[in-house]
Amino acid sequence: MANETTPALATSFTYAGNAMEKMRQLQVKAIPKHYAIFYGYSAGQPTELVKEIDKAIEQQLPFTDEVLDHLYNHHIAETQSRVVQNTATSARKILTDMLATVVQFTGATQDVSQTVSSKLSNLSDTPSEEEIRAIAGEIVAGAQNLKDSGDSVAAKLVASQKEIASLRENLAKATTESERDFLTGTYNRKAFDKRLLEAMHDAKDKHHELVLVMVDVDHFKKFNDSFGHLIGDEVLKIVAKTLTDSVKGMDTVARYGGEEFAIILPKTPVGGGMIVAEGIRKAIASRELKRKDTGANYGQITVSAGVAAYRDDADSPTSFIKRADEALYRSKNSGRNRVTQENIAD
Ligand code: GH3
Ligand code: MG
Ligand code: MG
Repeated sequence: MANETTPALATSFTYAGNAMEKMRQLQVKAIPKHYAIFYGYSAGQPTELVKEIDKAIEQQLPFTDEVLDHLYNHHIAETQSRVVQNTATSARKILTDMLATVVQFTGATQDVSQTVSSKLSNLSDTPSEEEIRAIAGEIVAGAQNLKDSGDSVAAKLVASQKEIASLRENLAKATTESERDFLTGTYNRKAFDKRLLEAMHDAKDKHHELVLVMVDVDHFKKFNDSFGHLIGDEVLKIVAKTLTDSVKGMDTVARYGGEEFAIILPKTPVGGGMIVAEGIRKAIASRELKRKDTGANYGQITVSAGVAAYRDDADSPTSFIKRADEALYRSKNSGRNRVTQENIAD
């Protein structure tokens, strides 16, 4: 639906035609300024303009340049300036909002805020497009500067986050390394002591079963003597890998001493520990040790193991380890390549 300021196309032509016709009748020159007056007259607004023209026609007053200037300045230009003023008010509001947004989101914007605020208050009632654009540009530029510094702050934050991450990584790596045995990659003795204590506390607090298995390579001295220490080292790695592959995530495999390993099995009954140890024994004994590149055969190695269950009423790490060790000793004494459960009477 057409409104007063934007008439429908056909209506606008009617107004335009009537305006031209009126100008011809009144012998008014067809220049844009006059056309604006008579277009308004034909469209019926502003009403004051219509009234004044009607009165002049009635009184047969000539439409001189002065009269026309008066009509234009009084009724047309004023209306336009009101529109411009509305524009200025809107512009000021938009620019103020813009500034507020910049201040709100970018923080310390004293400079931009002050310069732009003073420009805004000095903004004329009828600001030109250039004036508005210049101030908007200044706000945007200020925001851009702040964004730039914001970006560098963000970049610094990202950089320091990366630094922290790599520090954390290094620390984690160092911690892991400090807990590991350099040859086999299993936990070292120090980490074993710590983890055993934790497992014992946990078992006691939560009434879980806990098993400790001690595993020792049989006649390893002889093996070293036959094939050399370096080959011996490789065999220790194979043994360690077999042990690690035989347990679950929460279990701990540690190198307890030279060719002796300890396995902590939380939440495991002694029977379960025996099964794990027996599995390890079999896996190692059934393996033929061969050198990959030369095909040299080193024969077999075997391990002996001792299995003990945690006794939460009386156990200390020493007593717990001692029972597992004694069971291992019995495996050795009764022929090696076997698994022995602790003596319940001990
Ligand atoms: P047993 O069956 O009674 O355990 O006999 P064993 O020879 O294995 O036991 P013993 O305690 O007499 O000797 C342990 C040997 O393990 C001595 C050493 O040559 C070897 N050994 C200990 N640590 C390492 C190591 O890091 N690398 C190598 N290659 N050998 C090691
Ligand atoms: Mg040994
Ligand atoms: Mg030994």
